[in-house]
Order: sequence, then structure tokens, then C-alpha cells
Amino acid sequence: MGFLLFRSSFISSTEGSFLFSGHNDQTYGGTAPQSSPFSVMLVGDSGVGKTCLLVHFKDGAFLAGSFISTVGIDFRNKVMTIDAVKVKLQIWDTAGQERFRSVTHAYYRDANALLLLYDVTNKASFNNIRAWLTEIHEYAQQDVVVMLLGNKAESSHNRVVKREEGEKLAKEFGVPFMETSAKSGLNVELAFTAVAK
Ligand SMILES: Nc1nc2c(ncn2[C@@H]2O[C@H](COP(=O)(O)OP(=O)(O)OP(=O)(O)O)[C@@H](O)[C@H]2O)c(=O)[nH]1
Ligand SMILES: [Mg+2]
Repeated sequence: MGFLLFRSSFISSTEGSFLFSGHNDQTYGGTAPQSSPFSVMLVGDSGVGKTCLLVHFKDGAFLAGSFISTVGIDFRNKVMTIDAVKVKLQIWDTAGQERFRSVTHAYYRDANALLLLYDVTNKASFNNIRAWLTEIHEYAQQDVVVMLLGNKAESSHNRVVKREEGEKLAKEFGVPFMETSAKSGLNVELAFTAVAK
């Protein structure tokens, strides 16, 4: 019960910006047909680049410098035109830190798609993908769209996870895969478009 209260109070505290455009830079317009909002959730270990991927997608910028770990969960809206249809994406950015796991679990079931990230320069984040997939299986809807993303792909000097390893793991679990970079912008738009299609 206490947890449910926490969840609803979180929603109402952020809904202001949702309704009054704090996070809504783009508005509907034109003649393209609209579809209902599509909810995408970013998951994966702390530090893999979930927030940076979202910021790049939303604002086209990379947050260099100090790493500010996400607390709990946050969201941003973005309207995209996919195949001539305006799609409103509601993107949930979760905290990767273990201590927020019970908070983020409550949001899995509302997600239409999950972008599951690891960091190609961090082997542990890759090794944890199996555990993340188990968690997704447990808490998300059966028909959720999952895509595996190997982020920080531009960081060739520090890379410890080969592209082929990511491909192999994705194949094993029957999910699509791509490498991304929130720094260079590689495949950022494509990843969000692919799951929203
Ligand atoms: N080189 C490189 N660094 C990146 C990239 N994406 C993120 N980073 C860096 O990785 C660190 C963590 O990025 P965040 O996006 O905050 O990580 P997060 O997954 O949101 O972490 P939590 O909020 O704790 O779950 C930051 O220092 C970023 O600058 C990338 O594509 N390339
Ligand atoms: Mg974050």
C-alpha cells in the first residue's frame, strides 16, 4: 500500500510538466493521423548511458562531464513521424542502481517497448543482460517489444565487448540488436523508431 501511494504521488508530481509542456517541446499539428501514446522504457545497469541516450534523442546533445546517476524514474515525451503517422513517444528513463529496482519494477507493465542497454566498454554490464531479461520476463507485459543495445560504440579504445557478442546474445533471446552511441549519435534515432514501428 505504501508503495502504491509512492507510485501515485510520483505520477502526480511529474504530471504537471507532462500536461503543461515542461517536457513536451513538440505539439501535434498538420494533417498526419495520430496514434495513441507509445511507452518506451530504458533499462540496464547504472552508467551504461540510458539518460544520455534519451537526452541525445530528445535534444540532439551529449551530456559530457560528470555522471549524474538517475534517481528512481523520469520521463520525457517526444512526437515522431513514423511512416506518415505521428506517434507520441513517452520515454521512461529508469535508474540502473540496485536500490531503485523495486520502484522501477512497478513501471514495467505499462511499457510497450523496452530498450535494454549495456555498455560495450563494461563487461559486467554485458554479463548482467541475462539477469535483466529475466526481470523483464517477470514484470513486463508478454507482448512487450524488447531491443538490445550495445551503447558507447564510438569508444573503440575502451571497447571490451565485441559487436558479435552482442549479436549472439540477442539471437539467443530472439530480440533485435544494434550498437548505439549517445556521444556520436550513432543509431540513436533508429533505435527509438525501430521499437515504435
Ligand atoms: N563515450 C561514451 N560515453 C557515454 C555514452 N553514453 C553515456 N556515456 C557516459 O556514461 C556515463 C553514464 O551515462 P548516463 O546516461 O548517466 O548513465 P545511466 O545509464 O543513465 O545511469 P543510471 O542513471 O545510474 O542508471 C556518463 O559519464 C556519460 O557521459 C556514449 O555513448 N559514449
Ligand atoms: Mg540515468
